[in-house]
Amino acid sequence: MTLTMTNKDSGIPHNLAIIESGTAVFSGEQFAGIATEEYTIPALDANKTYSFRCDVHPNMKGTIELVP
Ligand SMILES: [Cu+2]
Repeated sequence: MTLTMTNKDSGIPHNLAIIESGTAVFSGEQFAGIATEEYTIPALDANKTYSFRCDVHPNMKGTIELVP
């Protein structure tokens, strides 16, 4: 599964980590903007809710709902 992430913050590193029950199931490489990277992420279970965050800025977070 591929996830395309665009970092629009010039010179600021960000990444994307996917969390399940407090444990990271994926942690993407940090990269500075302005840039776009393709992450290869593991298959995630449908009908499950994951959370995501930026490891550099943990206040940047949200929820992923997988709907089949
Ligand atoms: Cu960040």
